[in-house]
Formats: sequence, structure tokens, C-alpha cells
Amino acid sequence: MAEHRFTFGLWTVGNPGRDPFGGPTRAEVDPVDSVHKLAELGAWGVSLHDDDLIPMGSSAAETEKIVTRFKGALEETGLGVGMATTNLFGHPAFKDGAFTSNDRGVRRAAIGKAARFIDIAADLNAEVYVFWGGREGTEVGVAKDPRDALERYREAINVLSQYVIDQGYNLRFAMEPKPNEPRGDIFLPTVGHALHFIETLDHPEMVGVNPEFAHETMAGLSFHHAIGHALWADKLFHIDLNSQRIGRYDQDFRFGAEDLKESFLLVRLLERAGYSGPLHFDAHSYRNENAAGVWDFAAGCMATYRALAEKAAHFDSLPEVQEALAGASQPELAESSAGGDTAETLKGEAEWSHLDQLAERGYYNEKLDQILVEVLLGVR
Ligand SMILES: [Mn+2]
Repeated sequence: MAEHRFTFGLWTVGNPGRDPFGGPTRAEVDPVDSVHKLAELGAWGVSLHDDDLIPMGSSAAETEKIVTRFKGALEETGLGVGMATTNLFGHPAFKDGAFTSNDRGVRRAAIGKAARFIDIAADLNAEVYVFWGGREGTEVGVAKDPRDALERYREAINVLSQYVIDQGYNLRFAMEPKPNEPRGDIFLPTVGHALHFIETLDHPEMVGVNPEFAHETMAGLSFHHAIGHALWADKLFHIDLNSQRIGRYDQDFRFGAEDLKESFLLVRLLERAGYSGPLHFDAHSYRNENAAGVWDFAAGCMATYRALAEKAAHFDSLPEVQEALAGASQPELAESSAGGDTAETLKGEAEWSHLDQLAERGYYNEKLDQILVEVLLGVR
């Protein structure tokens, strides 16, 4: 099995347990300590927002000192940077949006803040630069024409793409969709919306998606299908793994903590597709945990992914699975439907006059799903 490149955001293992109803339950963590601890646990790398590493308002000299110390920790441990991103949601100025704020001054500052950290991301050899537009949305629909907001969103990504090209940085962008929270409704709410948005950009080839398990699930959608769509479009540049129950707040639980079956389908798909990008856990430990619990959380994310990858390989190695897949005509879906014939031919009686006969067959779905459940339960 190929080595998995597991990464964790500095904000994930550094999450102090704050929620909308209560303050921190854990102490702040030094990013350098997180790097060392993650290396010890067997992670491949880290990811970070600008503000996770460099407090806002730091001088140029302070910034250089912080970045140098952080790079030292990366060099010492051999950890890489999977992705970097901009915090365009925390500062009160971004309360109406960043790239889509009605205030042009805010929009210009947001692009500038991203460009500043793109320089540092390139210096840290980050593979991907992510855009999660947490504040890009509305509660009051009448206050923003969505067409204008999308045009400004597109403009911001175009200006920043051009900047990366002009600087000669080896950096790709990834858009991260989310349906809502913290805004009532967020622009680019699903993977499908983001995939279309990308096709409208000046440099669509350098922009992909960063789908997150919790975000698609919040919208009641299948994450397995979302990843299938991103892979089919050759746009899966990065992925955010965690877990989530439908209909709840943005839970960001440990990978596999909820919906093991969907997690299994996801891991099986990623493994079969040969996805080789970072496997990033954008999740955090339960608020009632202390520092030790945080590292149980991190180890658990990686252990569950590995276990599901093994389960997926085991599932596909079972003769009864191959038999049931054949019974389901699953391989036949990879064959061309028309096979060179035209619709003119297909409208001939020979092709559709036997629909009653075709209706009689079953598709082995009960058998397949039961085997999957038994594999997950460890009884097969
Ligand atoms: Mn995320």
C-alpha cells in the first residue's frame, strides 16, 4: 500500500475548544510544538492559515523571525506543508465578506492579505493554496446581488492566479465549498458549484477543489459522489477529511467518528483512483478533551483511514464481492452505451421493445451492501 500523506492543520490540533457558547477549554499550542508532535505520530505534514502562524499586526521583522523558526522545525522533522490558506473570516472587517464584501476597500484588503501569505506559502513549499470563503455569503439576500458577488469572487481568484504566475511560484489553488455557517448562505455552497465556477476563471488549469466531508454532509449530500465528481473532472487537488452528521452544526469530528459506511466508500474510491495529494484532517478534538485527548484524536484520524484502506482492499479481494459485482453488472457501467450507434438506431424497436424483460432482473444490491456491512463489522 502506498504511503499515505496525512496532514493536519495547525488550527486543528491547536484548536482550544472554543464554541459559540463557551470559551477555550485547552491552552494555546505553539505551532512548533505541533510540528514536533505530529512528526512523532507519523504525519507527513501540516497546513496553516496565515494567522495560525503569524499574529495579525506583526511587523516585517517579527514575521521573518516567526517564519524562520517554523521552517527550522519543518527541516528538523522532515515534515512538509500540504496547503496554506488565508484567514479571511476572523477579522471584524470581513463581517460582510472578504472577496465579496460590498465595501470595495475590504475587497482590496482581502486580496492583498491573500497575496502576502501566498509569498510565505511559496517560501514554505506549500503544494496547494486553499480558498475557503467562510464569510462570502449573506443572511439578508436583498443586500447583495449574487451575480455581482460571484463576479467579484472570480475577479479575486483571477488577480491572485496571475500573481502566482507572475512570481513563478509552483502553487495550485483549491476552492473549498461550504453551504452555510458562519453565514446564513455561503457562495459556492457545494463541490458542483465550485467546479462550475472554476471553469469560468482565467486560469482554470491551476484551480481545483478542496472538498470537505463535513461541508457536503451538512448539505445532505453524498461526499462519496462529490469526490467522484471532482476526480472525474480531474480537479481533486486537496481534500479535507473529518466526520459529520446530517442536519447538525459544523461538527468537524475525528475522521470516521460518524458514518463509517460513507467513510469506507470514500477511502475505497480515493485508493482505487490513486489519489496522491495530501490527506488532510480538518477536524478537531471534542471540547471536553485536554491536551492528551488532542493527540488521541490525531492518532485516531490516521489509524481509521489506514484501517478503512485495509478494509477496502480486503472487500475487493473477496470472491463473493467480485461475484456480486458481476451480478450487479457493475463492470458494464464502464462500457459505452451507444457503442458507436446513433440515436437513430437506438430508437428502433429492437432496442426498447424488451423493456418488460429488462425490468425483471435484480441488481444484487442487497447482497453487496450486506457483504460491505459484514466487512465493516469484522465478521467477514
Ligand atoms: Mn475545511
